[in-house]
Amino acid sequence: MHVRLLNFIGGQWSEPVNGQYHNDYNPATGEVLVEVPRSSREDANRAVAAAKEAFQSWRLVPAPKRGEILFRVGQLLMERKSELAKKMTQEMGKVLLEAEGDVQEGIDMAFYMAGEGRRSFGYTTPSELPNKFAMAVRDPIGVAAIITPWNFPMAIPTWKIFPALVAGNTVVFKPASETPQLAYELVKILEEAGVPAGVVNLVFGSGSEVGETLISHPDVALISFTGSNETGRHVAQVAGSQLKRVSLELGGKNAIIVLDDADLDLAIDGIIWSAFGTTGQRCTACSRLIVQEGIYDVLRERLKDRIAKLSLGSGLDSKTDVGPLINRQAVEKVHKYVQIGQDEGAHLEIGGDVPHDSGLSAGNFYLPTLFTDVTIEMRIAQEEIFGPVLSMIKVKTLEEAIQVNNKVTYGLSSSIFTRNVNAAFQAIRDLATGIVYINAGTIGAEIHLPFGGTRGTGNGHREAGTAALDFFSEWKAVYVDYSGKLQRAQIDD
Ligand code: UN1
Repeated sequence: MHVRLLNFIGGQWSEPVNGQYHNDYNPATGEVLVEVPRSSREDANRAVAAAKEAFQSWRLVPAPKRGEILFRVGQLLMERKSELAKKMTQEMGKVLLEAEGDVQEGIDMAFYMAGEGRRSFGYTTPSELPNKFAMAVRDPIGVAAIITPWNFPMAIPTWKIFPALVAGNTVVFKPASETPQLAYELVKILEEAGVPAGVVNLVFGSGSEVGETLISHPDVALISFTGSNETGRHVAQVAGSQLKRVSLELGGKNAIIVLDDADLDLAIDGIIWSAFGTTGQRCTACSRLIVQEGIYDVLRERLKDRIAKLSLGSGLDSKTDVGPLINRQAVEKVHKYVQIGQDEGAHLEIGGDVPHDSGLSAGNFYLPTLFTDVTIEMRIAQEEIFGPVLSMIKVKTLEEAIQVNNKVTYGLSSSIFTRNVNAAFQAIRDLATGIVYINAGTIGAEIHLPFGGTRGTGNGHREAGTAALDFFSEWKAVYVDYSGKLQRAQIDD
């Protein structure tokens, strides 16, 4: 029998009430790693009750003290960075260097939010009346449901849990079923760092059982969700009917624009990293390449050469550039899109299949793929594939490139390679995405800037930076009248 993970509810590591478990697999080899609780509504309800109770005292812990706990969390993450990264590669598949980056993102967030314990600035402003003081302070809200995906098993939970905690909320955390071990390790670290019982609760289980219970629970005040557009809409609908606060991050169809005057060596490095890093399984991954006609042919040929040299394999092997996809369904989904692309008339330049190397047959591998002759209305140019598939679109001008960039339902990240400062600033102004890069790929957001997107990518909230505190706290306006008499706003002088 494999090691069994446990839920963490009210400070106790506990079995799921129904006693059911499922397997967690290594996507590179197919081997079973651990068994994971397949929890039910009952576990989720117990976790919400524990978080609700703990909120009464946690909200009163001074924010700098809450921040100090997060500082210890950051230190523990640092100490365990390499062992956590290795576990992540085994469980999620991304190459070790990237897994280390994922843990580092969590470390950065821990130290940043630890500092917010001593900032969390509100503001004072003059009152319109004499002898009266006015200020706005941040208030904790209550129980936060944190529902996270498998592609950043450490970073994304920390983006949500750390600001939730420093702002004084308590948490019920439901991680993706594919990456339970990292969630488990993170919660163990939170416990070890001194987070009091009930303040963070961990419930493993499916979206339909645990997720559904959390989003519709009357005692859950906040929901932070990263995942598919379809599920995000459902979360918003259920939560909206109860007026819960919801932050959604729902993916992208991110583009890199390459103008004729670009530094091509740099652009190619940025494209390969953004399209095939994490095997294309980032919300910020580049899946569209919008190329000005003067360099289209040379860029296509050079990209094909580079793609042909990418080596697939286990992320633990230092020679590997591209690891496996998360599971079989992902391989099927990517392959389905490749067929759709061909049916739509796009030209398959390279890839487009599973590798035929017998050493890779047990894993969920897919060859890095490039399509050319792609037009904007094609499904491969519109829908999120979440795999190593890149589509090249030819344009004549910067204006056309920007139009193509903006003509998708998502709006997360975009990038432009150009040496022309005027073109760069025009792009900054006109690219309708939440993140814009100049002369860098579409991935690699830093934790102290707002993260999120426009249109179908979300619902207007931002994660990370101080923007995260705006989501996880409520503004309270406070008026202190020290005049000793009735002063009527808008009426008295
Ligand atoms: C995601 O894929 O949801 O900017 C997060 C990046 C990473 C985070 C991606 N720092 O690519």
